Amino acid sequence: MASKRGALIVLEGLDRAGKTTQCQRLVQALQQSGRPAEMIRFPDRSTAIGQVISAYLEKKSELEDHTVHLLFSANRWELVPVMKKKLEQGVTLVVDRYSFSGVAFTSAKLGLCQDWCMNPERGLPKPDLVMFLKMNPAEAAARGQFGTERYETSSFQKAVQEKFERIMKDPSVNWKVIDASQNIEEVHNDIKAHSLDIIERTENTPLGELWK
Ligand code: NYM
Repeated sequence: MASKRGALIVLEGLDRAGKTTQCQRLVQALQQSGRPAEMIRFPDRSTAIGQVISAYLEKKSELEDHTVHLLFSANRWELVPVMKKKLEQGVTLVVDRYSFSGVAFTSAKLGLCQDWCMNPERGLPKPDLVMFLKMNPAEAAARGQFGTERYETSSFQKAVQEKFERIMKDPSVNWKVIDASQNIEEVHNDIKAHSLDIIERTENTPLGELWK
């Protein structure tokens, strides 16, 4: 019998929704229960493409809007061989942002349509589960000041939130909305329950292709 594959689990949400903390907590909990798991994040700023993206986000460089969108996408594609190998080896991947951030952030800019933004993402490994950490912008604001990177303003975040709401209507993706205004432990428990369920349900199924 073929060995069981790992699940591809993505956490999405606005800046400061707690994604990174929750990804780390989930990986830790899975590992402690004897399930191999690793965290990856996008953008992966360690690659050559990731460094170009990072300089753009830090406002150290300017890039044309379509161009930077394609770089974010290329930054996912360059990791696909590693991701597939790990999943095949039975490692569950917990991913901090994926194509959905890509589409939501770029299409929140004027003049870039959702369909154009989705095109370069088509065919990427399809997440088995995408959890959206939902928090209203006022609660996010109460968590403190925004950082200084590009996109970190309340008006832009509001536009991104509206884009996410549209993207989440897509029935081809397994979305779960998590109430991120609960405390860290409660959010973790919700995320863990959904993750354990999907790991069990997908271990003998083939990995899908996103938006194809
Ligand atoms: N971002 C992230 C995009 O605009 N497109 C993408 O494809 C991805 C993955 O980069 N504001 C944006 C969202 C965030 C920023 O921040 C990355 P962080 O703190 O590294 O998650």
